Amino acid sequence: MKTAFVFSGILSFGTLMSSPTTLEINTGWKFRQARLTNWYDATVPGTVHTDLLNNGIIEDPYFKLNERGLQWIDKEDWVYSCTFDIPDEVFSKKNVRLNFKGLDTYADVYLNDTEILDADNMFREWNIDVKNIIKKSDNELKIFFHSPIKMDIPKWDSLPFQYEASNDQSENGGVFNKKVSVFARKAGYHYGWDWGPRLVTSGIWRPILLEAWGEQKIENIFYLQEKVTKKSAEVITIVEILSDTEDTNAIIKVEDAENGKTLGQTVTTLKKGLNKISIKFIIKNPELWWSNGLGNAHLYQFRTSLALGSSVIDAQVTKIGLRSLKLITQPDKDGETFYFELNGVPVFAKGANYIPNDNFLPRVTKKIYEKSVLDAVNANMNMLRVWGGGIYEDDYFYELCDQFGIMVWQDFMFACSLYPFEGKFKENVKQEAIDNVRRLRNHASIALWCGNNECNEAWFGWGWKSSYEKQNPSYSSTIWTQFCNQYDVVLPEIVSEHMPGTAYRPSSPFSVKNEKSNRHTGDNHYWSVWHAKAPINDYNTVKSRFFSEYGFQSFPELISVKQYNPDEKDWDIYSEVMMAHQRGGNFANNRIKDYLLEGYPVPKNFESFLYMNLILQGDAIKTAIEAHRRDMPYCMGSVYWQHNDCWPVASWSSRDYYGRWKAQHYFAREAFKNILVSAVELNNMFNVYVVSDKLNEIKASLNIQLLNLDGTVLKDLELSLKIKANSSKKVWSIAATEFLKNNKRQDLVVVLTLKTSTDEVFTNNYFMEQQKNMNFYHPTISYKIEPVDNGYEITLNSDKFARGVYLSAPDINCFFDKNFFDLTPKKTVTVKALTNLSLENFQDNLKILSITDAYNKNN
Ligand code: BMA
Repeated sequence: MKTAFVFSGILSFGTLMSSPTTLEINTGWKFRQARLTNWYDATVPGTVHTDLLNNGIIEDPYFKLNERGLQWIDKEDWVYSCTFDIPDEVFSKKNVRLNFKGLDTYADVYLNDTEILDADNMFREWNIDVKNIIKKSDNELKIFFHSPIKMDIPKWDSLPFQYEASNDQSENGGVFNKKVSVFARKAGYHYGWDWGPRLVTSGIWRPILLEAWGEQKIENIFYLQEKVTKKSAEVITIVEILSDTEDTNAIIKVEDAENGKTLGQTVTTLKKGLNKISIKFIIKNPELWWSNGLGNAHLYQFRTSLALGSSVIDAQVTKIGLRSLKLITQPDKDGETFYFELNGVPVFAKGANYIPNDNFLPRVTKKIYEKSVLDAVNANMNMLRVWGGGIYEDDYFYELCDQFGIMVWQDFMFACSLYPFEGKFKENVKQEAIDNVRRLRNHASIALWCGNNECNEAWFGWGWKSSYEKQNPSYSSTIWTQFCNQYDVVLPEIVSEHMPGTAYRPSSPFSVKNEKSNRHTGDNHYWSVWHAKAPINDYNTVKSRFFSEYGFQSFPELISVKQYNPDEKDWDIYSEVMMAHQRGGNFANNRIKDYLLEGYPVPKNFESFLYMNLILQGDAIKTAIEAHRRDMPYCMGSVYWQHNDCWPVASWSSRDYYGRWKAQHYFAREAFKNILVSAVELNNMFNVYVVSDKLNEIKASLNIQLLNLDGTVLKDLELSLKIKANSSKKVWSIAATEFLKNNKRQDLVVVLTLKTSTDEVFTNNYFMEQQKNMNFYHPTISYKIEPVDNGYEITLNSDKFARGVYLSAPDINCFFDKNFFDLTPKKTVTVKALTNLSLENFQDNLKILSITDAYNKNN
């Protein structure tokens, strides 16, 4: 099959004959198992697994137990091939090269039977000059993907010791204890994780571009923000230009693309080869880029062009957010501060850890990226941490973060493992780091580069150091030397060379060199609640300068479970299918069950268990977020584990694989609002705090109500407050006994309502007793449904206090803008449901439950 491909996009400016042209080679692809002869149609970009699925050769890897039967795929080699012609005007250009944006992973690439590339790193980009090999027609591009497992087993076999790789599920892959993931520069989670399947795929996962140009081309542009303040932004544009000739009259110009104003310009002589030219300019009173909640994430559009005399050869437009973004680590009386300072303002980081959205990455469409980032924005987050066991994300992800004011904590792709950082591997990693730092450095959103996830903690805190020392001190010294070289020398040098001024941390969590993390300095992963089974209440007292991880598991809700496990006979958290979609195993299931039985009523069936688990997870994370925010400025970050899932699974995520918000996501949205009113009972005192992330002082009135669950108001008091900018303050405190008087804790809820002088309203409910002991009445919830654009509006009322009101409809894409909320008698809540269901279907099938529907009263 042959395809003459069309112009699929012009990255660079202009249609002049001399202008660079870019074509994507994305049609007419076929693939086969290397040792067999049948060819099948392939999608590029794509993966072997999704191509097998699309051809009906395998079934959905995410359905039931299917993953198990697909472990043969990663032991095979695969060949991809396509034939293409190129248009005359492209062929005739002086320079033609192939740009491979991403090959996963061990790939030999042939063009017209000449080997042009031997790739070995999924995270790198490869540029190959093909001018002398390419033909006008009948070009054959062939890529041979070696099995990543077969490639790396000999490396594992040949070593006297093994590199730790705690999440590599080698047994599930049928290769016993051979944890080979550490040898491949390939996404760690492909080999399995404690929330992910083992599906070690291969393929052309990012586009292949054919680039052609005349004698000159802009190769790279970096807008280095030297100094940005309210008054002025000093920017150095560093332009890299490839030239085949010496040109005396090269004009390089930077303009504001929106108004055509020239910002800076230079006339220079180009030499043959790579030229690096700097143009400095200043923007007075710039419109700054702010994170979500603090202001507008303004983006300038800078256009940099290269002209020779009067003809423009190349030009590129880049969106740039002007800001000063620093990590402030200053010694203080407790240890060291740890906070991000944006445009001179200390910012409390509110966010989540981000993993890849799918095991099969090319399936992550723009729409999915938009939903992922907007779900963070709409939950009032200002930070996402791109975690080191996944990928350096797609450009589009960072563009969205730039656009919506999400700061990105960017890990290098190393997680929970040790790596053979020497020789060819080291050179490979260096290039990978350079490629990605250069690719991402113009994004306003990038706040920090971090060497790895938890590798330092594992060495000092999980016993890895002593275990190697016990085996043989020379092993530990070899590994530690490689480790220090990687995270203390090579990676920070690359950041400071290619993205100067950007913060770097060697690991997360990390406090000081040669130690595990502590609570006084640096960031912290707090897992005592969950992994060590500490009470959820401990979130209220534990301290850290910055929580970059903490989390609590739940299963998805029933409608999501049904997608991968539709048979009712398997609706038990210990069934084989549910266990296959619970990668924390019995340990994790028992954690959920134990925490649930400890604090919540016994759910009456599987569906109720899922519901109660969602409420439990939401309550836990709400408790943590509020505590972290109350503790500002000691603590300046609350970034929970985790924002998303890569397949349908029980996990710590707050949105499931289908993008459905768990209770946690709704609760986080409230707890992350710019103003938080939060109650906590500690040491027999009942306290109310107000936390503000606003940058101006505000006036507000705070209403504190002690409410009987039947709706009777027992206490009602009003405070008038002045809330300082960027602050946390205890605004009311009373001995719990005095607050309660003769009332019983299990009959009560504390309802907090804060109204600002500009009529913004913030509310919160607080229970002074465990949920399992609460005397909830069975409420009668009345509601009305009205059709509105894209769905329905449901107006709800309840006669008694209704905890965790849960709406569901039989449409996996139905989104309720409020869910799992409490309904207070006499207060109306209006929910918008976005769905394509007909009114009749929606009316007949809408389910509205609350906590008392999920257990038998006498339990
Ligand atoms: C964290 C992460 C992940 C892991 C999660 C849950 O520490 O860094 O490696 O999936 O915990 O155990």
